[in-house]
Amino acid sequence: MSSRKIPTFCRVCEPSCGLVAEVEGEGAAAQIIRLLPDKAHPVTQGYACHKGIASLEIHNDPDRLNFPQKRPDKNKPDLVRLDWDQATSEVAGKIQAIRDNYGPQSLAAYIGNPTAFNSLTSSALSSFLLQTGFRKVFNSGTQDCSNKFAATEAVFGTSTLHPIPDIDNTDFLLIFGENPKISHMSFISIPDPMGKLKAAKKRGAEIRFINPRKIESATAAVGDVVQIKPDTDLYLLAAMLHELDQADRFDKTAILNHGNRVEELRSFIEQYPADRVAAVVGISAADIRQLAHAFADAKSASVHASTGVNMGRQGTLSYWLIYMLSFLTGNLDKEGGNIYSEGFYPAPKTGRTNLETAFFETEFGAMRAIRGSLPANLLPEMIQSEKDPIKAMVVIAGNPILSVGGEAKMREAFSQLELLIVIDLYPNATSECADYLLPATDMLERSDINICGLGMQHEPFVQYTDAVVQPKQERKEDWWILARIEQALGQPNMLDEEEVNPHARTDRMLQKSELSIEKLKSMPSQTAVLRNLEPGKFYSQWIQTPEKRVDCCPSFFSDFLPRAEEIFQELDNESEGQLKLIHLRNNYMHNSWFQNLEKLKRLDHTTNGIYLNAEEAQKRGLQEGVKVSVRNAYGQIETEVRIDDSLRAGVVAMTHGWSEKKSPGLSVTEKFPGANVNQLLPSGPGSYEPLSNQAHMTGIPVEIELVG
Ligand SMILES: Nc1nc2c(c(=O)[nH]1)N[C@H]1C(S)=C(S)[C@@H](COP(=O)(O)OP(=O)(O)OC[C@H]3O[C@@H](n4cnc5c(=O)[nH]c(N)nc54)[C@H](O)[C@@H]3O)O[C@H]1N2
Ligand SMILES: Nc1nc2c(c(=O)[nH]1)N[C@H]1C(S)=C(S)[C@@H](COP(=O)(O)OP(=O)(O)OC[C@H]3O[C@@H](n4cnc5c(=O)[nH]c(N)nc54)[C@H](O)[C@@H]3O)O[C@H]1N2
Ligand code: SF4
Ligand SMILES: [Mo]
Repeated sequence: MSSRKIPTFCRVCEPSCGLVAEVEGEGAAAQIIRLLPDKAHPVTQGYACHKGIASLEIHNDPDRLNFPQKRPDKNKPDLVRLDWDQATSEVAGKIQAIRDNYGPQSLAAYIGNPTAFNSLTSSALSSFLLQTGFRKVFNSGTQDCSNKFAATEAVFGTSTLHPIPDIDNTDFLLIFGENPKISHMSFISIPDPMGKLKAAKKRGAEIRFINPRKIESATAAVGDVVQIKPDTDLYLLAAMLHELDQADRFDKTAILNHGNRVEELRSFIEQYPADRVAAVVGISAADIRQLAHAFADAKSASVHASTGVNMGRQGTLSYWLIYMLSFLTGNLDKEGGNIYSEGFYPAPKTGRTNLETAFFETEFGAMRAIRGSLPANLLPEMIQSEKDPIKAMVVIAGNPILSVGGEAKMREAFSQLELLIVIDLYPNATSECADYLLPATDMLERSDINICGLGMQHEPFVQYTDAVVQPKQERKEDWWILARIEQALGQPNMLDEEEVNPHARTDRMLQKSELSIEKLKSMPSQTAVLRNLEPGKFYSQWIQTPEKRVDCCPSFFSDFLPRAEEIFQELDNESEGQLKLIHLRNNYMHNSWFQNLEKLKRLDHTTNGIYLNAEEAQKRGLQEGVKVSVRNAYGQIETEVRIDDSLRAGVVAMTHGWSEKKSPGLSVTEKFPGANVNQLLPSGPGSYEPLSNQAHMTGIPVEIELVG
């Protein structure tokens, strides 16, 4: 049989690497026989990782959800097959009954990470949630990056303005809490990040990582790690800034032309001179000073931070100081510094927020929503509230039972819901509590554009893809499922429009750069390259604060600054030898959703162990492979020891997304159980940063002991 090659792109993580699918057969009989990197792609140029390629196995996985199902008895695992008409009318009827009975505040949704890589779902979701009256919305952003939204809103006046390092031109690049080789970076969309970093180093740039671990990215061809203690980045940044201020190295022109409230910033950072913070951050005062001056000395310097910073207790304040380092050294909006990447649609205006009315009173105290999301760490409490309980939930492309802290509490709360609808590729851990399981299409079965990197692309491009093949069995696109439920609820919806065009909104956005989906279809790899990553417009066009100036110490932060000192003292008084748990991504897992791929259960990765260095292991009489119990105030798990000298003293690490529970329907996952590290994470009030709702997930105190 002859085959044909169809260009598409990966929607697993941010680079959106171009792929080519080799397809045999026609129409409903078409089959993908191979998935390969797209060598002809004008930007990604044949780069793709094995996870993107392995998404073909997800497409073909016999354990996928293939038709709508319901669980007639909540306490039993048995599922009954429905057709889409039955499923959507039953779901709509139940949503309506719960809304009539308890009011719209009883309806909640949890939106998972893969929706960020699905351009059609976001507009369908806003219509669905608004029209149906969902009052409580949660998303995976509060385990991931919500601190970044909170910080840029306050400092630059909009949640959608994240100037990225100009890697191709920078002389110095400082990367906090990120491991490009494994995770391919976040909040900068860059294919082959290691290739780009190596090229920068080769032309003379200096690159440093700030990380508790000597990460895989830190090779001689790229740069070194400064090994920081977890959850202390804020104090390192404050000390660096303080050092530069003391040495009179702030850029006075930048401040004069573009800065507000620098004195207020000074009174915060002056509390944290290098000598005071050295023991807490685990880096000598001399090294802190050297780092600060190296940054300021460079002809151009750039900075980036990722989940290692986000997941500490003070991600918003840390991200604020990250941008202060860039701004106050005159590196913001400068070639080789941090610049905004416009892409096919200028987004900064869309993220403007009125911070004066951000907080509202709730039974859990003052709270805010961050880009629409409440803290996922409060989900169990909000379901079990006596005053105002959540009764029905829709979970779309998410797995909160494994991805949020406190699995046991979450399971118990989810099992008390009157209605749980899960829309997913797989019968995931969360769907074990679901009343309805609705099968979604995977990325090879749906059309799309690469929306996730908008405003953060290292080389801006926009690509269109058709569905490579028709959906298998009865899988449906997420937008269609939501619209079909809306239809059953009698609401206006996309399916009832005269001309059904789910891409209408995308086409309107594309007009901004004189493009359209039709135009993209005629371009090589269906891709337009934008070539508009350039400095010069930050202060005149992109910044959205009322005075169009950088707010160097947002008054919005005032109430939260004293907490920084309390946490500092707590860290300072911590007992010697306290172990701290951090996260550890690897090539064998992607959050929780690559867990059913047998191909990835190799080497050390047939389960997820706990990693610590040889000295820490020896102190506790532990050897490679022994069974240990890991516990803390929040929970307890059993796992195996892995000796790993890349970790600094006092730090242990585990990969998330694994579960030791039986996972009905996931045959590979069942064969290779692990431990859900999130049972050791705090949840509930006090477990997230109130400024951003970001969950506290790194630098968690734990104890380890041998089992038996
Ligand atoms: N293989 C793989 N790739 C992925 C994913 C995956 O699960 N697996 N997930 C995707 C997703 S959703 C995201 S958001 C991105 C995330 O991309 P990254 O942010 O690059 O994620 P990690 O590789 O976990 O790197 C975070 C680093 O922070 C370090 N760290 C931990 N605590 C601290 C701290 O307190 N301070 C500092 N300075 N560093 C700290 C850790 O040692 C780790 O090296 O990756 C994406 N890519
Ligand atoms: N301990 C610890 N916990 C973490 C992290 C960590 O580093 N350490 N990282 C956090 C981060 S960065 C993130 S982003 C969150 C992720 O949190 P979540 O988004 O809640 O969880 P995922 O594991 O990504 O689950 C995604 C689900 O979406 C499904 N899916 C994939 N594609 C589609 C699709 O197109 N449509 C539909 N309907 N479903 C789809 C998958 O099958 C999977 O069940 O987890 C966080 N949890
Ligand atoms: S780096 Fe990310 S986007 Fe690229 S192929 Fe791998 S998983 Fe897909
Ligand atoms: Mo994430």
